[in-house]
Amino acid sequence: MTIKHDWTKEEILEIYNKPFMDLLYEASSIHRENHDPNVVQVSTLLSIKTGGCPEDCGYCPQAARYHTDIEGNDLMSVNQVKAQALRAKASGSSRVCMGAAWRNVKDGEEFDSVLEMVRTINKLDMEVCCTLGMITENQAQRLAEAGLYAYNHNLDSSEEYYKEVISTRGYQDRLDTIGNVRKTNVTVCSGGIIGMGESNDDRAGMLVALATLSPQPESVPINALVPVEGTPLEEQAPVSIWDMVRMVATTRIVMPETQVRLSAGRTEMSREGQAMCFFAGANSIFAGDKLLTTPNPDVGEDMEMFKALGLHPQKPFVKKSKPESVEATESKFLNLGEKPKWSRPSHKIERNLEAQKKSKTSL
Ligand code: SAM
Ligand code: DTB
Ligand code: SF4
Repeated sequence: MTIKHDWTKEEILEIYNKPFMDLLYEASSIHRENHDPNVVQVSTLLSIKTGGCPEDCGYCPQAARYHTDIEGNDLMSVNQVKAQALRAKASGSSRVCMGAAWRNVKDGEEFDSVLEMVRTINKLDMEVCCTLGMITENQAQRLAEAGLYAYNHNLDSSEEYYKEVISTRGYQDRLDTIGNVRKTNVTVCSGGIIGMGESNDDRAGMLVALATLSPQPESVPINALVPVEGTPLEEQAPVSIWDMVRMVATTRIVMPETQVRLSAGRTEMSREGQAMCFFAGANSIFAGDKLLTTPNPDVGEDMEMFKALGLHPQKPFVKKSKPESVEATESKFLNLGEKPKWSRPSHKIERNLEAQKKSKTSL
């Protein structure tokens, strides 16, 4: 299938706003042409470093400046990670996605430890994904050498709405990291969140940014905001299932070969709602009773749902072969001393300022 890379916002909005049944039919047809409709890839999230993040992402319970009641943790040990990965594998996951509440990766002991985690999970014959914040080209190469399969770095919204939600980094910073990952053989996982107060225009804007990347991301997570008490977005209304299905279907149509991941927010969805998302082209989920810090349906419930729908978990390395893992001592990319580069947008968001004020007054 030829992939279209010149999508415009107008074209995507037209798809998003189609009569529901037409949208579902078109998305499902494209899904069947490109994927086995009865196979769903299952990833397990592992928060290897929780909380205390210096960024101000308005949705995130892990930002240090918001007063949420999550339990923060230092970086997990390689052995702890290995034990969790084995559990994930036993429960049917083909991929482990390790998340760290970092603005960006710093070279040194902690990054070396993450590289060892990647090598360890790769040796268990599982796909390894990391989401560690911004990374340089050299860091992306070192992750690739360790055997990383995917790197997750979300655009989260349209460029315009991004500024309303995050002030401590800009959209271009996100695109730069995605570009650094693209220079390696690591696959790109990038998507976003709906339900942050954005318009349909913003949703289409985010899909334009993703679908015009060449190549398109191998996987696109669609998250429904999990509103967490203490964050600036704590009072956002829940995302309607119709919006979720529309977003999944539109993503499937504009990125036919991509794995579309039904991500955060599944605890608020019925099985019937999730089934509609799978019909509309979602073919991946995060499994396990916790996402990074918030709840997710437990594995037993998901397996029951899979059974009821006749779905099967995807085996690892079906889409792309297992990456070779190079031992640390053989790395070509060690100590290149490349400096990370980013820009700081000068604007400040009212909501974030208010949250900062609130946190000062509650000290
Ligand atoms: N710190 C790294 C970063 O920001 O890229 C990696 C971890 S961060 C928690 C990964 C992604 O989780 C975010 O980009 C966002 O899309 C998603 N996320 C965070 N909090 C969320 C929430 N409350 N609801 C839905 N998605 C959320
Ligand atoms: C993604 O798009 N969603 C996942 C994963 N990539 C890292 C994270 C969802 C986090 C939801 C909020 C939490 O549990 O802290
Ligand atoms: Fe930090 Fe990532 Fe949360 Fe933003 S989304 S506050 S960068 S952990």
